[in-house]
Amino acid sequence: MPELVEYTRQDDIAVITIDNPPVNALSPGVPEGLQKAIQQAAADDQVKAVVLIGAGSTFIAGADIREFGKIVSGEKPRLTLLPYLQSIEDSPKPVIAAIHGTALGGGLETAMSAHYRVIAPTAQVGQPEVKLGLIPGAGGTQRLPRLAGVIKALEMCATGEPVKAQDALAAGIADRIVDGDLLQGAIAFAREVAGKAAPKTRERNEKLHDAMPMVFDFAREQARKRGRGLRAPLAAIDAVEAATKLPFDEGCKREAELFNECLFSSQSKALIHAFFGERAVSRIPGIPKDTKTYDIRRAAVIGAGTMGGGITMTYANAGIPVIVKETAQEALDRGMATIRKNYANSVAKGKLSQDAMDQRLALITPQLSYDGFEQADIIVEAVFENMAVKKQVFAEIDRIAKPDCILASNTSSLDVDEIASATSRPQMVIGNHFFSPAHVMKLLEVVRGKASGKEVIATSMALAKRLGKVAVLAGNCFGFIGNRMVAPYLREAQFLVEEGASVEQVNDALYRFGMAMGPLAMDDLAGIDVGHAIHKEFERFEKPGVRKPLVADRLYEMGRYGQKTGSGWSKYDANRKPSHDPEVAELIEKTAREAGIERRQVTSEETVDRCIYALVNEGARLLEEGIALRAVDIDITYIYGYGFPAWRGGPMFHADTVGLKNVLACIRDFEKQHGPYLWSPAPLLVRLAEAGQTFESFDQEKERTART
Ligand code: 3H9
Repeated sequence: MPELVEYTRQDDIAVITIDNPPVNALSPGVPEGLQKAIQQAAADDQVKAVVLIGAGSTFIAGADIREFGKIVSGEKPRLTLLPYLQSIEDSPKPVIAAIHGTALGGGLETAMSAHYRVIAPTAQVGQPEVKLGLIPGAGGTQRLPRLAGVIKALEMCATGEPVKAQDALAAGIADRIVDGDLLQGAIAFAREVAGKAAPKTRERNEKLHDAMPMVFDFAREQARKRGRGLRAPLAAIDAVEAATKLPFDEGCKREAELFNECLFSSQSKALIHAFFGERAVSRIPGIPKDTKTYDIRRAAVIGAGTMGGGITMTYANAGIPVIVKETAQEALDRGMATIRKNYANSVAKGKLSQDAMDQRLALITPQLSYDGFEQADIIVEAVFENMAVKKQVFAEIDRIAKPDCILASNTSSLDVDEIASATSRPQMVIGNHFFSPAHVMKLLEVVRGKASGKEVIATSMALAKRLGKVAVLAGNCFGFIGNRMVAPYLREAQFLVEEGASVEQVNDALYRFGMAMGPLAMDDLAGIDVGHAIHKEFERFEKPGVRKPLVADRLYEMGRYGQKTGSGWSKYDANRKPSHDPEVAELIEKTAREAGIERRQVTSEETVDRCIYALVNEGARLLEEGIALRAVDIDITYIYGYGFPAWRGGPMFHADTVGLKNVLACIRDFEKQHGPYLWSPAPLLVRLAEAGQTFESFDQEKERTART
C-alpha cells in the first residue's frame, strides 16, 4: 500500500505531506499516518516546528465520504477522528497547516487543530457537511466559533458555503496569506513561530461570548427558510450553540451525538447518493474519458425567446462568444432586452459586477442573418417545439455550418433522429435540452440520437461542465428522461383535481413533500401553451378510450397560458404571486361533471403517492429500455431539472428508500382503481420488488451484456 502521509525534513522544519489522490480525503490510513508523523516530529531533536501540507491540487477535502455508507451498514465501526486531530494540537512543537485548493469538512477541522494556518490566495475553506445531510464531526463546530466567532461559525456550518482566503484571514481562520510558493512561505512562517508558546483553539474561549440567544433563533429561522425540511443545518446550529454553553470536550461529545444522528438519517444517505450521483452521470459506458472532444470556441444560438435567450447567456457566462439569431427585429430586440434585464437584476442584487455584465454582453452578437455561423463550433437550435419548424432550421444550418460543427437541438421532447434526418451529417447532431431559465437551472439533458458520434457526446458532456451544468445522457424517445416522466406526473395531478382535490391542495401536498413547487404551479411556470404543443405532438401515441386529462386543453383555449398571461391553473399578480381562481375551480367541476367523474375527498397522501409513483413507474420503464443509463441518471435529472428534493435522493432512490415492495403494492392498488393502461406496474419494478432488490442495484449494462 502506498504511504498516504509522508514525513520529510527541511533543516529544522518537519514537513508532513498528505498524499491521497485525488482530493487527499481522510481515508483509513491518513489520520493514523498524521498521528505517527506528528510523533516522529516530536521525537526529532532537529525539528523546531512542523508544516502540514497536501500533495497535488488541494489540502484535505474532508473525511472520506465513501466510508460513511460502510459505517451506516455496520460494515465498519463509527468514525472518530477527534483523537487523531487532538494529537496535532497536543504536539509540543508548533504545527502550521499550509492550505491550497480547498480545506473542507474534516480538512478544515484538521487545519484548525494545527496551531497556525497559512493559506494560498486562491484557496477556500469551509464546513460543507450540511450539503451531505451531516454536520462537522471532528470538532469543527467547537473550534470554528473559537477562531472565527459564533456568527461566522453559524453561517459556515449551517449553510455549508466555503469562504475565500481573504475572508478566512479577516475572520481569524487563517493567520497569513502566502503569495508565491506555499511550502516555502509556510516554512518561513514556521521559523518565525518556532520556540514560542503555541495557541490551542480548544483553549481560545474569548470569541464565544459574541452571541446572544437571538442569534441562534435567527440562524434557525434562516435555516428553515433556506432548507425546507432539512435536519442537518438545525443540528449544526445546535452543535455551535453547545460550544457557547459547554466546555470543549463536552461540546465535542454533543457534536458527536448530533453527527451520528445525522449520519444514520435517510436525508444524509440521500444527499450522499446525490453527491456521488452528480459525478457518476458523467461516466458513460462505451465512451472512455480519453475520447476526443471538439474545441468549442464560438457558439451560435437560433432563437432569442425564453430558452434561446437563457442559452445565449449560459454561453456568455462561460466566456464563450455567441451569436444569437432571430427572424424578426422585434423578437431580437425583445430577446436582447430580456438578457440585459436579467444581467441588470444580478448587478442590482450584488451578484454580478457592472464590469462582468458589460464583458458578457460584449460576447453576445444579436443578428437576423446567418453571418458568422460558418465559424461556429456549436450551433444550438432553440425555436418553437414543432418538428416541421425544427427540420427546416436543421436543413438550413446543415448548408452553412463547417463539417466539424456540432448541431444541437434544445428540443424538450421531439425525435432527435428525425431532426437529424434533415441534415447530411446525423453523426454531428445531438439533443442539448436546457431547462428554463436556462442560465440558472443546472441540468442539461444530452440526448443521443442513433447516429450521434461518440466525440459529439463526449464534447457535450464536457462542455456542460464548462457551462456550469450537470449533464445527464438520455436515449432518444418521446420526452427523453425528464419530460417522458413528467407527463404521467402531470397527468395524475390533473386527474386529482378532476376527482375532487383543489389546485392548491395538489400543489401544496407536493410542495410539502419537498418539491420546489407543486405540479400545477410548474405547469403554469413552464407554460400551458408549451404543454399543449407537446401534447399535440404526443396525441398520436394516445390510446382511444383511455382516460386523459381534460382541463389543461380548456385553459389553453381560454388563453390561460400560466404565469406569462397572468392566469393558468391559478391567478397571478404583477409579481407572479399565485392566488386561488374561482373560475378555474368552476371549470374543473363542470368538466368533471360532463365527463361523469364522481367528485370526492382526496387526501394529501394519495396525492403524493399518485404523482410520485407515476414518476417512479415511468422511470422504471426508462431504465429497462436503456433510455436512462442508471437509476441515478434519473435521480439527478429530477433533482437538477425538476426541483425534486435532493434530501430524498431523487425519485428512484426515494422508491428504494420506501421499499420497492411497498411501491409496487401501492401501484397495484392504483391499477385496480384506475385501470391497467395507466397504472400497470413496469416489469422491471415487479422483477426487482419480487427479488427484494433496488433500482440502485440494477445494472443495465450487465443485463444488456448478458442478453447479447
Ligand atoms: C466530513 O469531512 C465530515 C467531517 O466533519 C468528519 C466526520 C467525522 N471523499 O468533485 P470532484 C471524489 S464530510 C471521498 O469531481 P473537483 C469525487 O467523488 C466531507 N471522495 O473534483 C471524485 O471521484 P470520481 C466534507 C471524494 O475538483 C473525485 O474525488 N467534504 C471526496 O470538481 C474528484 O472530485 C466535502 O463535502 C471525499 N471527501 O472538486 C467535500 N471529495 O473521480 C466534497 C471528492 O471517482 N468534495 N471525492 O468521481 C468536493 O466538494 C469536491 O470534490 C472538491 C473538488 C471541491 C473537493
